[in-house]
Amino acid sequence: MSNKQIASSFCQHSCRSVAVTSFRPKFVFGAAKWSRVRMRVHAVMLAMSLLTSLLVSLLCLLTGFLALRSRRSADTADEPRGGQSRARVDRDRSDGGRHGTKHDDASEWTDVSAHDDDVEHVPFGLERHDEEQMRRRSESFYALMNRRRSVRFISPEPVPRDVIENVVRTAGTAPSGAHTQPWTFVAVSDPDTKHRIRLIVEEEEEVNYRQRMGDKWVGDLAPIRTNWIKEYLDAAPYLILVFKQVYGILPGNKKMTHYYNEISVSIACGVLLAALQNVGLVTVTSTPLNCGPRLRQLLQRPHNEKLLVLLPVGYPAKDATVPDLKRKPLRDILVHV
Ligand code: IYR
Repeated sequence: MSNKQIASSFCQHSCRSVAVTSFRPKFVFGAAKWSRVRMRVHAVMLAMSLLTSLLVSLLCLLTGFLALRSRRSADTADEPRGGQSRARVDRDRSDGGRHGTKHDDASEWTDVSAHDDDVEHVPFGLERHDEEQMRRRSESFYALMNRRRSVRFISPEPVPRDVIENVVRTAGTAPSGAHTQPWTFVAVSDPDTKHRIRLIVEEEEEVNYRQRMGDKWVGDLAPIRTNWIKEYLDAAPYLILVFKQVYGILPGNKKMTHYYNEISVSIACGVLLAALQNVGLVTVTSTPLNCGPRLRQLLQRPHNEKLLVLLPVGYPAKDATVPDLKRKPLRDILVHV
């Protein structure tokens, strides 16, 4: 019922009441008093009808606001806050996982678990260090990792293939949702394929920088001096493209849920960065927006795989420079409770 209808129904109601009151025998009240009573009744009726309209309008506004808010939070549950978020500019963002699609055909999915129910549990042992050793090891690992920098000037010198294989093996030790290991690492060393990747990335990145990212984002990157020209995509001896498998594909083409696939693959990428640092190789964690589908096609990866990051890998170029950025001190990143 619209506000107008409600107001008019109240008017009808109050008019009827007034009509009834006008037939009251005037001898009960004097004429003047009777007209004061009528005026008061009018005023009360009017106030009630106004209040009700106001209440209904407020309820409508509140319902609309709540509906809008719940839609927005569903849309942005996974995106960063503030500024131009990745979600708003990246057309390749939807993860197509089981819970990400509206028109989900249940028959395409398997209910079978990734593992046997009766997977054996075995004793766990890890070398124990005394506290002094722990201290030294934690300091030296920190010192190593603290020298890690995102490097955009990479030497074309070849790196051993088995070292690349070992760092990827190491990345594959990361934890994952229900141990689904939802990652694919594509290591590209073929110069022609690297160049095709560069062409795709530079074409999309130019649009990203000029249009999609917006002035604020581009301005925030100014100190890092990045742009859409990516020489490292030709120069680096290896490009490692990390894909998240948004669902698994079992024999018979049934889909299997890959829980927390993006978090799992992101953790694996962190392990990969540490493993590269450990062998003296560098990379830059590049996240080329909107390149996913074209790169996936170029590399002939299946539909369930979405590009997460692209890591050019190699030795740092002799004349490599990095911005002199500072890390936050411990007191700003650690809270003891
Ligand atoms: N993906 C672009 C833009 C870029 C975005 C962020 I956030 C950076 O920290 C650096 C670059 C690029 O690789 O140039």
